[in-house]
Formats: sequence, C-alpha cells, structure tokens
Amino acid sequence: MKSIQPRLLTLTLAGLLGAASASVLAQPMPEAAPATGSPSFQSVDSNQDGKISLTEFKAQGESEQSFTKLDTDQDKGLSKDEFAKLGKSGTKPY
Ligand SMILES: [Ca+2]
Ligand SMILES: [Ca+2]
Repeated sequence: MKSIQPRLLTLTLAGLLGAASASVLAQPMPEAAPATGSPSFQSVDSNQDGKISLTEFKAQGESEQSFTKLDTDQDKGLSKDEFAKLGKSGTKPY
C-alpha cells in the first residue's frame, strides 16, 4: 500500500491545478448564495433620489418597524449603507 501515497499526491496536485484552471468551466456549488429576496438598492429607490423612503420601503412588503430599525441616523430615509443592513441582522443564526 506504499505506492498509493505518491499517486495520491499526484492526484491531489493535479486536482488543485485542474481546479484552478477549470474553475471557470466547472459549475461550483453556490458557495455564497445571495440572500433570498433582497432587492437591490436601486430597484427599491424608485424615484432614484439616493434614499429609500418609508413609502418605497413599504412597497417592498417591508414593515415600518424594520424601516425604523434600519434608519440608524433617523433622517426618515435609508441610505445605501443603512439599506445594506437589511437581511443581514437578525435573520442569520451564526
Ligand atoms: Ca427614494
Ligand atoms: Ca437614514
């Protein structure tokens, strides 16, 4: 069973090299699946003023409660940063 070792090493190396060059062709498992149902900032900001108003937020089926929670500077609008927190807090059990 001694002969297995170098063979295995070769296979591993070949696998690594192959994986590096084949990663474009291969269909990798969805390692970082996008969070489900997170619309992009642009699509929510329907009037494109760079802020998401409560109305725009609610149009996504979100609640006023989560709007208030996300609006950390309380200017009644969600900046891109504030909006980015949507779905990132509370829903992911680490
Ligand atoms: Ca807006
Ligand atoms: Ca804000």
